Amino acid sequence: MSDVRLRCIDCNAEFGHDEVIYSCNECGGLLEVCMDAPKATFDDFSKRAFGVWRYRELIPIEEGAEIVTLDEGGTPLYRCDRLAKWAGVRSLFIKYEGRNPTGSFKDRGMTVGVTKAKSLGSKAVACASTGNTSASLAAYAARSGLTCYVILPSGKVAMGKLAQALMHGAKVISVKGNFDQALKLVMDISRSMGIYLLNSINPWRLEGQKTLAFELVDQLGHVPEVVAVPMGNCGNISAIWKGFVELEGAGLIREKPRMFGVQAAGAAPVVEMLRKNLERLSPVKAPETVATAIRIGNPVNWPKAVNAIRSSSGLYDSVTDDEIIETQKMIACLEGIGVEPASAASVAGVRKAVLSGSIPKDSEIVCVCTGHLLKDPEEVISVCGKPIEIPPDLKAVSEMIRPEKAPQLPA
Ligand code: AN7
Repeated sequence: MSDVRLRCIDCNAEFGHDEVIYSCNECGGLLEVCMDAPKATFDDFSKRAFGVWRYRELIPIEEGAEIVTLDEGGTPLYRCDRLAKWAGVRSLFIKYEGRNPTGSFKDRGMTVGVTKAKSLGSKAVACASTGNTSASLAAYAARSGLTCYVILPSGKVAMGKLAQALMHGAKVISVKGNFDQALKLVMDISRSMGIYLLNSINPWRLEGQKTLAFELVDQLGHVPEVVAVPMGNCGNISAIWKGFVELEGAGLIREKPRMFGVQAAGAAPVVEMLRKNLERLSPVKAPETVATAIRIGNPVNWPKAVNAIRSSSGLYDSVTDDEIIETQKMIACLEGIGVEPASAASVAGVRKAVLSGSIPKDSEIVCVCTGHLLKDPEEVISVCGKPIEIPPDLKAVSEMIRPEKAPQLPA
C-alpha cells in the first residue's frame, strides 16, 4: 500500500504513513489517512468472516503487518419494530456496538490503532478517556504485549469501564479534572515521552471505526437514509462518514446517508455551533451529563464532525438527561437490547426529530448504539432503583407476584 499517506484536512499538506504525528506539522490541523480507491467488491468481502478485517483492502495497514485482533466488529443490526413505533418512524434499526469484545465501538479503532503502534515499533501506548477508550486500549495493549497508560477524569468513569482498564493491566491514572484536561495532559506526555497516543485525534483509529459504514451496507443491502450517532470527542461520526465517502469513491455505493449527530444537552458544543451557524467551536467549560461517555466540552474532532453533518445535509440535536434515561429504558424494555446512556442519545435524538418533523415519518433510520448496558451498572441502579427485599417465605413471595403487581410494559 505505497499510496497510503497522512493528509491535513485544512491545508492538504501530506506526510508519510510511518510518521508519528497527531496533527499537521505545517498548520496544526487534523490529519486523515488517505489512499487510492481500492479495487474490491462486496462479493470479494463476503468470502471472509464478518467483522473489521473483512474489508482488508479498505484498511490502509501495510501487507505483512502483524494484526492485533480480538475479533471486533461484525456486530448485529437489529430491526426494532416496537421501538420504531415508539419513536414514530416507519423503520428503525439499532447497530449494536455493545457486542464488540470490550463492549463498545472503540474496539474497531483499537484493532487498527494498536496494529499500527506495533508496526511503528512503539513499546507503550496511552490515552485519556471517559472510559470506553481506556477499556479497549487496555485490552488490545494486553493482547499485543504493550505497556498501557490511561488518564481518566476522577470519579466520572463508569464502574464497568474502570474495572476493564484495571484488570487488563493498564496503569490507571485518575486526574482531578475533566476529560478535556486529561486529553491535554496525555497529548503533552505522549509528545515529550515518546508514548504512542491512541485517542481519536490519531487518524489510524478512525480507519477501523469507518468499517461500521461498510457493515451497514453489507447487512442492509443498501444505504440507509439516516445514520444517527452519539457525539463526544466526535471521532466516530467522522469515521463512519469517511467510510461512506470511500465506498462511493470506490464505486460501491451511489448515494450516502444523512449523518445525524446527537450530543447530551450539558455537553453540546458542536450542536450549539451548528445551531448558530458559526465557523468555530466554543468549548463548554464544565460539561455535565448522566452519559459520562460523552461528557466532553472541547471535542478535538469537531471540524471532521461538522464536515460530516454539513456535507451530508445532515442533522444535529441535543437531548436532556431525562430523555436519555427514558430512551435507554425503552430500548431495553421494548427490544431487549441493553445499552449505556450515551448510546441511547442516538435513539432519543431520532425520536425528537421525528416528532418535530425534521425526519419524515416514512424514513429508514439506523441508530448506532455505541456501548453495552453493563458498562455503567451504577447508573442503572440509580434510575431503576434497587430490588425489593422480602423474607424467605411463600406468603411474602406470593404477595409480590400478584397480577396487579406485574411490571407494565409501555404500550
Ligand atoms: C459509549 O472513551 O471519548 O464522538 O474516552 O464511549 O467518537 O468520541 C468515549 C466516547 C459515544 C462518543 N458512545 O464517541 C472515551 C470516549 C460511547 C462512548 C461516544 C463514546 P466519539
